[in-house]
Amino acid sequence: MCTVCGCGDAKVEGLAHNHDHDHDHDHGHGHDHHHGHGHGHYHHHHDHAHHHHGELHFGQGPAGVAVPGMSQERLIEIETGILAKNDRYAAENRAFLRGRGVFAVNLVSSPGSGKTTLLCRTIEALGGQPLAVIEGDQQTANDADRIRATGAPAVQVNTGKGCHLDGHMVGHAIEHLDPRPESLLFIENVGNLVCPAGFDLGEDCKVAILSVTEGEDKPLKYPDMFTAARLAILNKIDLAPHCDVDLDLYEANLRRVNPGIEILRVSARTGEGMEAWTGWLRARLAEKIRPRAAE
Ligand SMILES: Nc1nc2c(ncn2[C@@H]2O[C@H](COP(=O)(O)OP(=O)(O)O)[C@@H](O)[C@H]2O)c(=O)[nH]1
Ligand SMILES: [Mg+2]
Repeated sequence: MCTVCGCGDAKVEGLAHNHDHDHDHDHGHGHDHHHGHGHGHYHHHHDHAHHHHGELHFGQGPAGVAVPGMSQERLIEIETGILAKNDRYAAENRAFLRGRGVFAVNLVSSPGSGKTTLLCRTIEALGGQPLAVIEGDQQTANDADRIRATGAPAVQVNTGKGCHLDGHMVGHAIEHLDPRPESLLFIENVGNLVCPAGFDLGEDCKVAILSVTEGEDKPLKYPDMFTAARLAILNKIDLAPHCDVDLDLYEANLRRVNPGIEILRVSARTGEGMEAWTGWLRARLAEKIRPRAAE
């Protein structure tokens, strides 16, 4: 969980009221960060770390994280406040998307696993299916530009120092995109296998992209992300023969942290596995709009 990040300067492309975001956003977040962090950080680690066979573990208190100078109780209070506020925005987003029959996917992964490439290929493969894309990165509008080049509407959110999208940023982006009824909404989160796991955006599900070059042990090292995901896409399988990887071991490790996870092997480059992925998306959208049709 991300108690120690400073996401106070997010910008939603094309919106004039960016500055409001800072005020309405979690003040405690950036603020407390600066108190607990900074000088003295490294000197105090021994107070908080738990030693096991030469390993240092900083996440074993009730807060699941150690910040020098801050009690576990205070950390829990801060995190609870941040998440409660986020959850209110996420609930608003979810209600809005339900009303429109929009199926929203939160794409999470480390940087470079192929989220944007996969999205561009997915948009092409889905043909005329109405959809929209929210792109999250710390800086640049590169990815939104790549999406718009396919003809799909996209809005870029720059999180500045922030390490994840939150419910508030996504709410503004949804407002801006005004997604069509019975459409798909893709949210490409900031490349980061840690913090985005804890932040609900109001999406229907998280989809984790893991590329074969990252190493089979990544689900075990970053279990929160793969536990939070409904589907894992094992991308870049075209590279598997060149990098001495064991695709079955990737899958076994994903299932060790999340026995219910669905897994698809894909290459965004060659298009292998794309039909299974677009089929999965169409099935989820159909499930989402079925209750509307019955009304
Ligand atoms: N070989 C191969 N390269 C890929 C594949 N998918 C993405 N890439 C490459 O991986 C790099 C990072 O991709 P990008 O879509 O920007 O990743 P993102 O940071 O997760 O959005 C780019 O050079 C892509 O061309 C794939 O399936 N196979
Ligand atoms: Mg990208």
